[in-house]
Amino acid sequence: MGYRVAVVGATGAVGRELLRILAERDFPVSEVAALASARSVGQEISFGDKKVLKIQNLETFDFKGWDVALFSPGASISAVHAPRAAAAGCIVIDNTSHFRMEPGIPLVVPEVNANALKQMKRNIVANPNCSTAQMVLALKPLHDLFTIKRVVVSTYQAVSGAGKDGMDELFTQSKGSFVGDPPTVAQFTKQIAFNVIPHIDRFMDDGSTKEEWKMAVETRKILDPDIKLIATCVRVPVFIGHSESINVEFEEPVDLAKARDALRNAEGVVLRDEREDGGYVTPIECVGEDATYVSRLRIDSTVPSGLAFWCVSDNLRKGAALNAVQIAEALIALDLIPNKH
Ligand code: 11C
Repeated sequence: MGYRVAVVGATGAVGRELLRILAERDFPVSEVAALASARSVGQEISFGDKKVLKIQNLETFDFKGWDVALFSPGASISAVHAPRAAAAGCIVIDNTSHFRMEPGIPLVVPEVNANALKQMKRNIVANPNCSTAQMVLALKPLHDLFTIKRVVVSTYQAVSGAGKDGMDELFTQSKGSFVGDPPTVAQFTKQIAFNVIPHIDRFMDDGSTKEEWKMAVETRKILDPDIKLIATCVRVPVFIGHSESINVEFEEPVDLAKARDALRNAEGVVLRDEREDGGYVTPIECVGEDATYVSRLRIDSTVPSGLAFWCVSDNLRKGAALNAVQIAEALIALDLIPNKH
């Protein structure tokens, strides 16, 4: 007994992580299909320790009779194939930005707003942007305590956010610098090795980038429409693990001890804040981990009621694949995935 699960974009960095996490968490599958574009058809990909799946063609795949599809193929491909899967009765959990802000499509981080799944109207649920997912996990317990008014966040985002090609570019440029090869710039707008780039996704009319816009609008949809948020999103030469420096201003007086307790008890969050050398978490330490880590928690005395902290998470896991699988688990718990084979 189990669910028939399709993984769309199975050869990408998030697709591979989706397969790994389904196996790791022993997700109740009766059958798994790995789908990608025609050029990958026939390639083999592992699922757990024992199974090898052959990549099938997304273009021609019939979703009828499949229960859940975890999509991570790129926004323009999801735009075409997610509605096709949904119309065939398959519940789509989409990792791309395409459907996130559409009404009737819940945008969910299960520890924060699992109940929004009950509002699903079109068989599609959206997974938030990685930089939003980890941040709202840390913000939620603080919002419950003191009511957030305004957030100022600066991100330090790993190259895996740009997929496998982004990781390859950091590797090639870094290696090349030791042997005197000139850097080839293709995935990012400037050299990423030994550099940082304050630009992720395209520019908007107001001078912000779409990545920064996503952090604001997604936080409002998931947590509270009244929260004001400004982000500066920066790409850094780290392979996996997004970091964020977050300043929060609250409506009510803040109490540091209560904030600490709330973060310590929050599902999905680990507080590691020792105020000594090394007593904080860096991205390299969160690779392969499920938790979102909070460190450097302190009062921000530049506003009447404020906190500042550091937040780190594996962007391929909580930022993408893990959150998607957790959404599927929450749908099962809420009895919202009908077919069981
Ligand atoms: C990055 N956050 O690090 C992006 C990747 O809207 O799903 C995910 C983009 C998205 O480049």
